Amino acid sequence: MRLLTVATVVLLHLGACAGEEPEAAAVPACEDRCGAHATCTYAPSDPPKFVGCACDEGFAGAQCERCAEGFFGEDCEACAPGTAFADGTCVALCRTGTLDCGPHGACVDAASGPACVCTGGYTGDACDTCATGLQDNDGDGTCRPACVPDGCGRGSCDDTSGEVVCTCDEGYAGSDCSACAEGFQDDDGDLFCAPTCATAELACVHGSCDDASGSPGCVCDEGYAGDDCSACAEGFQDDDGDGICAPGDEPEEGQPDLGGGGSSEQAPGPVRPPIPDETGCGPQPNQRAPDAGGAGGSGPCLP
Ligand SMILES: [Ca+2]
Ligand SMILES: [Ca+2]
Repeated sequence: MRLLTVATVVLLHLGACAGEEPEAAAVPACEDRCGAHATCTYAPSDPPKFVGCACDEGFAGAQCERCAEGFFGEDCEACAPGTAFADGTCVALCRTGTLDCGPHGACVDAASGPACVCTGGYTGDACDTCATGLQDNDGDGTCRPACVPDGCGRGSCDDTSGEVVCTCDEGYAGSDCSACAEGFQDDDGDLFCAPTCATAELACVHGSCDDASGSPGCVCDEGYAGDDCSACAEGFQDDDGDGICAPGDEPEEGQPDLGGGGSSEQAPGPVRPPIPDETGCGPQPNQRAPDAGGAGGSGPCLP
């Protein structure tokens, strides 16, 4: 079409030159009418009558002053398949595969061209970097949680293996060291684990271990005191040094002699103090002969 138009113009000009009058010189230049990206069209009359502008490919408008649809840039060029015009140039689209977003991202055609949109936990232009709080210390391409302050509770954290590993302090257990290890307890619920009685192995000489308070300790039998219940409680004494505390006026001060070095005639067990002479028979109990009614009755006093 354009070639035909050009040919027509040339023929018309040739025809004008062949005439006797130089009237063709009055015809305005095509570029003045249609700009630099068009060809003028003329009706086949004499003189040729201007009809309009035939725009070059990619140009549009009455004077071909703008790009036609699908053409871009100063020269109104078409972008190649798989590309789109952006920021003054033709850029590749995601479907061309020129952008590799890896296994943790997806290509999205943005206004400025294709871009990677990363899945959670990943960042970077190619989604190959761990987001904040994550690490890939083992380099397997998978980001996992990193150690955080106090993340291991009562323990220490190590993520150099690519996984968070808590090494718990003694007495603590669990993936975050928040539980008590076997042999430890938190009976008082203060989040501190203390040994159980079985672990503490306290030597409670005259008592038994109890950890209900949160800490294992000796609960002494009546008459005994001290951390290991080896001393006499107030109001009890071990004047004979056999390690047995009996009620008395003076509390035992010294270490009890549990080695059996002292008098061994007395049977083990608490010693009863002399009963006040209710029977009227003397300082020792049961010195009155039992009567028919039973022991400790009202019989005569024995020698
Ligand atoms: Ca990893
Ligand atoms: Ca506790």
